[in-house]
Amino acid sequence: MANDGRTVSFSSVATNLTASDANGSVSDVYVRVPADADGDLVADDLDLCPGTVPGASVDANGCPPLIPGDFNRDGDVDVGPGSDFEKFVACGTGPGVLYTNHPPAGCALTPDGQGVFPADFDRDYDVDQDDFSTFQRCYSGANIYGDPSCAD
Ligand SMILES: [Ca+2]
Ligand SMILES: [Ca+2]
Ligand SMILES: [Ca+2]
Ligand SMILES: [Ca+2]
Repeated sequence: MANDGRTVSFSSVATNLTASDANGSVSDVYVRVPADADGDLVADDLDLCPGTVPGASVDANGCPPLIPGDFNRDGDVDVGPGSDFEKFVACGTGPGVLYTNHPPAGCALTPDGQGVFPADFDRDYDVDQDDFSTFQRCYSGANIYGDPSCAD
């Protein structure tokens, strides 16, 4: 904008820019549209779940509903580098091998209040074929919104 002698200031909520003259009367308002990289209508600086897949419903924090198998909370259950499947495999133990006794070294998932890893869908303290079959059922594919009730 041109330097035309007016004072430019951010409003208290720092979303709008106004131009006012020496008497303080506002002559222009510039609306600053906050950046929203994943397009879920929650601004980047408020979005606790960046990279949400298109079409996902999100809460006020920009997070989709909890989908079993969506370990990175982006709204899909997918395979590939850095994906949900990699996180699942890293937490695998095998049937009857309890991760409470043998914590898988590469597992980056956080256990819940009962010490159950989110990859342990049947909550029997191992991550095995039974859990994998649930993962398969919940698989949606990259950038495809998953089904929150897929494990029911
Ligand atoms: Ca967003
Ligand atoms: Ca988001
Ligand atoms: Ca995901
Ligand atoms: Ca299990």
